[in-house]
Amino acid sequence: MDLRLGLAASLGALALTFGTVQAQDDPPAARPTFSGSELGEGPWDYHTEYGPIHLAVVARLERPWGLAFLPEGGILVTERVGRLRHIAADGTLDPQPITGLPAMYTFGIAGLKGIALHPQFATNRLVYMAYSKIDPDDENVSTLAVMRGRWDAGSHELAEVEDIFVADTWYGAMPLPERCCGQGPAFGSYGGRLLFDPDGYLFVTSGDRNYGELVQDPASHYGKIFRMTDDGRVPEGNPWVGMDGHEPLVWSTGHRNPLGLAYNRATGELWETEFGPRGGDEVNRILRGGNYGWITVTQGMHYNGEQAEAVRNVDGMIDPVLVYGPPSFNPGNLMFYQGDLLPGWQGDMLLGSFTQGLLRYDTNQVGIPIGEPEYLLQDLGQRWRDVQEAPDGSIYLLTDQTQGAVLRLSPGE
Ligand SMILES: [Ca+2]
Repeated sequence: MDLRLGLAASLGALALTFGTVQAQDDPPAARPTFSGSELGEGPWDYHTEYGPIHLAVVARLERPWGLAFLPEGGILVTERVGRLRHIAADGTLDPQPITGLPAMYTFGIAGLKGIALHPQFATNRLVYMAYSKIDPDDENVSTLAVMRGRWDAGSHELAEVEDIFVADTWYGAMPLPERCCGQGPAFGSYGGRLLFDPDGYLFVTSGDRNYGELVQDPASHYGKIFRMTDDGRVPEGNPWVGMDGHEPLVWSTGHRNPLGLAYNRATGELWETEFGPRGGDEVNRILRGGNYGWITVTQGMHYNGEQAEAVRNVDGMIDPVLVYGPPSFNPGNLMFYQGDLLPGWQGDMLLGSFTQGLLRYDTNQVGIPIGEPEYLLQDLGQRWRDVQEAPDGSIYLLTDQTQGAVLRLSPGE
């Protein structure tokens, strides 16, 4: 633990020497929108600590947010602006988006978010996506929802689309309630990353909607990670099932804006990244029933400059494994590499950032990142939103920018 706190502190110091660019997901005054640098044609070759790597553009998309690998090869990609796209195994982007998605709220950073394929996708073709759902009676009001639909190869329309989960985080009606700490607008902090674990349960991250006062309410959906069956029901083994005043879908609580979620197959553990307030971006190891502190505990500062109630070491609350900033680090997704294509990276944690490139950490036997990270792809100035290992052991990356891209990272020569 001391090692980790020390590491967090040294990372904080290190962060001061890196990018001063700040980015999204928060009040414009606190984190001015950073559109990122324009990505060149590529490809790019780099020398890294474990040898040469090669990076190439697969396709150009508008604000790509999440991707899923298809068993027949190729990928499905969400664009935050509300489109689902197909890229074939040979890398060809279908110019025609897949339609049939529900109406969604796409103001600010709202919109189409994470994507996951059903564990039996090869036979049932079920696609899951998180999105910002609009209240039909008030266009200012939205919440996080998870849709499911069937997609057949070659089709340009999702079939049998339905919401399997709609969070109770309906929020945005004017006038907004009075909130503490200089919290941002109602069109932020949805979470929306999806993941099926090896037991076939669906994990869904839900943000605090910039209304952090509601997160520590165990009955609310604000600032939670949920664990549910493939049709949105409460599975066996959730920590608060049958307890009065507790939402039974909740797996962990105390999150601010959890935008990254990864399963480490080597250790059987779930990991998460979240946007904290100023200087409080976090990487967390997610335990069943864990409380990760927000809005009571954070190592960052509130946006109005106030200190949080507590910084660390609070009974009943779990401190992050890694903390970043200031300046804002702005974490994208994370992953643990298990492939054979880049043997030097076996077991390593990769973490996207909007301001500091792609970070690679060595991990110890229990999967905890150790030592200083290796900073990769920093020179490209991109907002690295998603990072996923492909079935062939290469790594796919998404840049969350208006002129965004899908990129493939593989060994160089
Ligand atoms: Ca926390």
